[in-house]
Amino acid sequence: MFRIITHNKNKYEEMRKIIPELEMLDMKYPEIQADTIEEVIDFALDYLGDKIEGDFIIDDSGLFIHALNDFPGVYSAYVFKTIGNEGILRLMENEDRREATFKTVIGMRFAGKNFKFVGLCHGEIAREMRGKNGFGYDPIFIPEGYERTFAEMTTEEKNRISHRGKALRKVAAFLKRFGP
Ligand code: ITT
Repeated sequence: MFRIITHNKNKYEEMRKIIPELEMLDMKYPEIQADTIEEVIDFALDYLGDKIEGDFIIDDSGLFIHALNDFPGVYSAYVFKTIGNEGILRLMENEDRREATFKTVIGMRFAGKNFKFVGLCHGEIAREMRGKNGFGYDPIFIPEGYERTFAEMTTEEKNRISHRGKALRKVAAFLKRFGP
């Protein structure tokens, strides 16, 4: 058993397909305003490490759109809540440079120490929203080498190539080597 602390059930469902023994602990924690996801994770790991006994992981992810100077990036959660996918598509309306990168950093508290595991997925921003699966920005993100958005893929397909899938397989390898 290993705990993932998140407020986002969709994330948990994706992660459980890769590490079935994960258990979700639904808890909010402060996400500081910082320039990088890594800094957000470092702060959160120390904050939660003081409050919670034992080992756990957290996941902080963001969508970095190259033509928008990496916006929404570390502000992805706030931007999704405010302008959403419609707002992003509007910002990209007259833009032909559509490349974007999804990034996940998984922070792990293990035996009182902090570790980070990173996963990236390159792709592009679609011209319109497509698909019903997944969550967040999935309907507007087409991973490199595909025609479909993440929201048009099954969870298994998304996991195979996604930012979160890549980071989490590193976690699984770590646990296999050092875990209980
Ligand atoms: P936590 O409780 O785990 O922090 P959250 O939903 O706040 O959950 P993040 O801060 O990591 O998660 O996510 C930032 C935003 O990016 C948020 O709006 C998510 O919906 C979106 N997002 C994260 N991972 C995504 C993915 O794999 N596909 C599409 N959108 C994603």
